[in-house]
Amino acid sequence: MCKDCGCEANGTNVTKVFKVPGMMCDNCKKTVTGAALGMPGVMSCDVDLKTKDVTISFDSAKSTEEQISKAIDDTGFEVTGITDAPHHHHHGVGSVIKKLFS
Ligand SMILES: [Cu+2]
Repeated sequence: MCKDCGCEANGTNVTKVFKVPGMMCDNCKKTVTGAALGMPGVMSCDVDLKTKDVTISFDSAKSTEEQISKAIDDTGFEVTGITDAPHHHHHGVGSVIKKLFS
């Protein structure tokens, strides 16, 4: 949710980072991505194999983070934590600098 610019203040779209330490290779990545994208309301799923972070954007009115977490768990990969995604919008350099020093 965007607190800084309010761009999603009226929506139910959220981006969360799901920690899935069990992912080792592209096949794991595909399995987890497939499970996430199979959930209603999930718009994007981005896996970082290095950090084991799965960044998922979804409509919280259609699927909850618990439901998505369960879907990933069901593939055999354990979700060990869910955190808010770091906020990045492309509002230009100004907002980036503001963030760095705030
Ligand atoms: Cu694998």
